[in-house]
Amino acid sequence: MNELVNKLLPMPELANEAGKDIDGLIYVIHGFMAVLFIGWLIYYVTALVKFRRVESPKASYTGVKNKKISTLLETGVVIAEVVILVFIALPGWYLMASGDRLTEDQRKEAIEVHVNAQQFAWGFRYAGEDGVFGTQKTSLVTVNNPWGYDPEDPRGQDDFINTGELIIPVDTPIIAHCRSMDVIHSFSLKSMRVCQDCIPGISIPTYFVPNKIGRYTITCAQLCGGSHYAMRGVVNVVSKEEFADWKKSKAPASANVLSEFE
Ligand SMILES: [Cu+2]
Repeated sequence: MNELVNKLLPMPELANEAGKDIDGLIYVIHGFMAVLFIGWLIYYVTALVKFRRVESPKASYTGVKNKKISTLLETGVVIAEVVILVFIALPGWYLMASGDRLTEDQRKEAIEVHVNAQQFAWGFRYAGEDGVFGTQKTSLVTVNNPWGYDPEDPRGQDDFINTGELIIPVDTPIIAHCRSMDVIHSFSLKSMRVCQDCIPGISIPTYFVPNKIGRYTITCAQLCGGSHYAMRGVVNVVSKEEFADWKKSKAPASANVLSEFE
């Protein structure tokens, strides 16, 4: 059965455990749509045949005579919608709004990254060895410091940046704080089934747990200007050891580079 579904609706390579749930939801929605499509098609053909001109040369202006059935149908639709709203939509919204499905242990283990989007490139800022980012203030924003990082903050001295490539360790929760400098972008990582808007002025966290070593594409999923199509980046999922070595190799001096795109 799974193989048939995969053939009918092939999905991009999956590299995030939780992505299975999203694929499942996509399959269910497509299933519902297929049922609706076939149902309406049958209704359409039936109506064409049953009410063809030869059979009913004169239009009836009185409409439905048996109001009982239509009232029953309408009540049914209202009940179904109330059930969807109260038992599916509201609990789903509550789950999302009460947020934070990471356990305390996962949170400790997680790696936090600032995803800085701007026309038309991706920049990634990592907290250094201390695991804490330097302060950011709107009042510090200048042409040379567009993200407003505080160069005086000692906690930020070991922060470092990587442009265009997000390097992360496998089997580790990643919390990506998405932000934008100019217009609305969208951090889209198909292989992780992650898509989060980057909105100027706010920082929105999204998280995922990569479970497969490899290189995957980042695209911008929000039309953001002339070179939107070229706004690409790479997610490089490496082993934990490789990540630790890479992090050590990053000179803390790069923290002094305030803008990813100088
Ligand atoms: Cu964009």
